[in-house]
Formats: sequence, structure tokens, C-alpha cells
Amino acid sequence: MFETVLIANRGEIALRVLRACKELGVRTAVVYSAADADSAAVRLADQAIRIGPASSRRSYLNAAAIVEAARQVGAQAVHPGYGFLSEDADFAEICADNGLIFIGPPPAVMAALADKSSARALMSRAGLPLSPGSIAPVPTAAAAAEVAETVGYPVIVKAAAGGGGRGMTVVHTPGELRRAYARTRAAAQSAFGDDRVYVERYLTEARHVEVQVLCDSHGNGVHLGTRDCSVQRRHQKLVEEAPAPALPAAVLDTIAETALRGALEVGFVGAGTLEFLVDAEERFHFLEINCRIQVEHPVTEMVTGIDLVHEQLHIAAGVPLRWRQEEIRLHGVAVECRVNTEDPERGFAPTPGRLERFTPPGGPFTRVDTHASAGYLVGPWYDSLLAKVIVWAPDRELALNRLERALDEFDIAGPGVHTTIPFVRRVLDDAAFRKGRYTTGLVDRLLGVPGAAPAQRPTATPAQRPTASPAPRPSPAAQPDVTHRRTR
Ligand code: MV4
Repeated sequence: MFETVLIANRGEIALRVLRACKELGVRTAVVYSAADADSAAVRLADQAIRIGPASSRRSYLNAAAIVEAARQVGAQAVHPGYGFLSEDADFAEICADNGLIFIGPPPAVMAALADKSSARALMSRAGLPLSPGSIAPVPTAAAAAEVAETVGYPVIVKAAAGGGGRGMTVVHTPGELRRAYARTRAAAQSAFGDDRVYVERYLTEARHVEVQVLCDSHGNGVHLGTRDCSVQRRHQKLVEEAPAPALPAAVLDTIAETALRGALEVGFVGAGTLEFLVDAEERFHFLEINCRIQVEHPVTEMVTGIDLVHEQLHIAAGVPLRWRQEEIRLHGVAVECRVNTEDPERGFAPTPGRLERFTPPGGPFTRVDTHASAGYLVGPWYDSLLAKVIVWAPDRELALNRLERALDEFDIAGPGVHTTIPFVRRVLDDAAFRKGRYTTGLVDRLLGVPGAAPAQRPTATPAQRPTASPAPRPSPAAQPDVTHRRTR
């Protein structure tokens, strides 16, 4: 195991990684910006290195300053957390060039998977079913129109360099396509310096189901089941749960096993997440793979009993995977909600300010991951995640009741500070959500967004349900450019 790890992040995830390191007897060093000098991670770390002003660009995104901090403290490895440099293959490469282990996949694997178009091609070759659409980037508006005609409208134009919902445009009719295509390319060029885009059929009323995998550097891998992350607003997740509800165990197993096969096939190493959409017919479609620890990782920890950050550290240190698939048992249900300092009544605008009161919930099977405490100053510089409340229970109904109980206990107050708790309560009260029959359309419906679908059952009745079958494994030579023919 490492002697010293540098934590290149802030907020609750810096604290989460720090705790894992301490539990494994690893010395901790944390970098911080001028805005985070009083943070809990700075207080608890063995060493803390100030790397710049509040501006992310000049601190948590400053690769040179982070590498210099690692050199100063004699760290062998860097944990990037999530966000910031966590998915930056160039940063992983810079770490390697400086003799540092980046806690994540090898830089070349990261680069291939960060490109969503390339990830689609690799996963398709590994036999994963993709959302219908193009695999290679689509070079012209005319080519985009051809793909759209083949898969059928609505379609979604996605930036190859995007991900996590950034750089996507939904197109409902052929008349809108040319402009949407041009606009997405221009936006991708300005956001990512890369204007390549691809086109998929836009699947409405689908569920966002993701699979947690752990793969070591010796070719071994396990999956840790599924999470449902359909409750999102503008691609910010609000509520996540494990396992994905209201799907037959056989379907979940097929998705999880398929995901693991894909991860191993592309040489993935570390903790990763493969995202899928599951449609009303319970067919699943690969979307993208995330090469980092995710915000919602605790729900998987609660149902498996496995500390994912411990596993990341062991994998990065070259230790063979400590779990066989048969040893991983899913137990009960875990639900997480994010508490952001945002005002749901004002379009979820951030509400920075000082917290006069901050009393997190307690009680059985109730975990709160937060860096905040009474007196904490929520600044305007970083994302507004203040806390995550995660509960576990033997069944989903009790887990949801327990989460409501925990949120009732949470006391957060400060001048001008609002939180997303009132909105999360509405989600937990929603009839479709309570039944586990909700889709990516849930939040827009609750917000009354025009065009949002009314409440409905996303799941086929048992009589209509197709039998789960493993994904077909087309040979590379037989790989079509467009993955599915239009069926209606
Ligand atoms: C989609 C989709 C529907 N069809 N792609 C959003 C985040 C990124 N990882 C992929 N995302 C989606 N891609 C196709 N072809 C739906 C989503 C999506 C979503 C869309 C609208 C509102 C909420 C959503 C929640 C999760 C995923």
C-alpha cells in the first residue's frame, strides 16, 4: 500500500478519500485553494498544501501545482476524486511522467473512453448493445439527417468530447436538425475544443441505470450491481438508489454482467461506472462509461458492504482484486439524496452564504457525507453540493420512509441559503417514484415543464416482457455504422 496519497479535490469527496486513506494506514496530504483554508479535509489531513486562489482554474484544475504539491509531500499516488481533473487523461499522463500513480485507469484507456464516440465503438465491439445511432462522428448535416432518418425521430446530437449530459441537443423534427447539428458542433468546439458530434435516437421515458465495476491491473473484475439515477434535473442527479427498482433480477443481472464484460474487454482498471438507458420494453442501451468514483457511490457501498475507495487504493497499488463475483451479495436497498445549496423555487439558482445552523440527521442506517458544519461559508466558486444523505433498509419502502425521516431531522439555515431538500421531498412523495416506476421524465413532470410526459408506467406487463438474453456479439467486421434499424 502507498505511504502517502495526495488528495486533489475538495468538499465532501476530499473528506471521503481522506477517511479511506486513514483507515488503511496511508498518510494523507490534501491540496486546497484560498477558499478552503478552513475546510474539514485541511484540518484532518496529515499535511495540507495551498495551491492557489479560489478560482478552480488556478487551484483544483492546476495540474502543475498539484504535481508540485505531490513532490513536496513525497506522495506516491494522487486521488482525483470526482469532477475537476478526475477524467482528464492529460493529467493522468502528467502524473505518470512525474513518477506519480494516478488513482484511475491508465491514461490511454481514459483517453479512449473520455471520447464518447470512441467509447461507443469500443463497447460495441465488446458486444454491448448501444442506443440506436451513429458510432463514428457524423461529419456533415446531411450525414446527420441520414442517421436520423434511419433511427427515427426524436434524435439527440451529442458531442464526442461531452459526457454527463454536457453538449447534447434533442431534435424532434427533420426541420430542426440542420440548425441543431451546427449549434451542437459550435458549442462543442467552444466548450471542449473538439467539434465532433454523433447522433442517437432520443429515448424518452427510459430509466438511467448504471453499473458499478471494479477491475484490477491483472485483468480481474467484478460488478457491484446497479443504481438507478433517473432523477436528474439538467443532468444533475438529485436522488439515486441501489439496486435499480422495479426490474426483474434477471434483467439487472444481464445488464451488470454485460457491463463488466465490456469494462474488461476495453482494459478498464479501477472503479468505473457504465451508464445505460433501459427502455419500456426493458431493453438496455450503453451510453457512456465514467472512469472515476462517482458522487452516488455510497448507495453501492451500503448494499454490498464494500468500501469503494479502499478498493480504488488497493487496485492502484497493484493488489489483485480482493473479491470474487460470488462473494459480492446485494443486500437490501440504499437511497441517496443530494442536498445542494440551491433554490428550487428560483430555477435551482445557487444560494451561497454562511450556515448559521447545520445539524445533520442521525439514527440507524443513516449516513451523511458532508464537509460542512455550523458556521461553514458556502462560497460561489464551486458546485453547490453541501451534503449527501444515504440510508439503507431491508426493503425499498422502509428505505424511503427512513430517508424522509432523516430529511425531517436535517436543520440547515443561514441568511439567503436555500437547499434542494423541499424538492427531494416532492420526489419521495411522488406516486410513480414510490412504486419504483419512474423515468428520466420524472423531474420535468414535477416541475411542470411544457411537453413533459404525464405520469405513466414505464415497465412492460409480465405478459409482454421479452425474455432477458445476453447481448449479441457481432464480429468487428460485421459492425454496422448505424446500430439499429428504425422499428416504427
Ligand atoms: C440519452 C437520453 C435519451 N436518449 N441519450 C444524460 C446524461 C448522459 N450521460 C446521457 N444522458 C441521456 N442520454 C439518448 N439517446 C437520456 C439521457 C438522460 C436524461 C435526459 C433527459 C432528462 C433526464 C435524463 C436523465 C438521465 C439520462
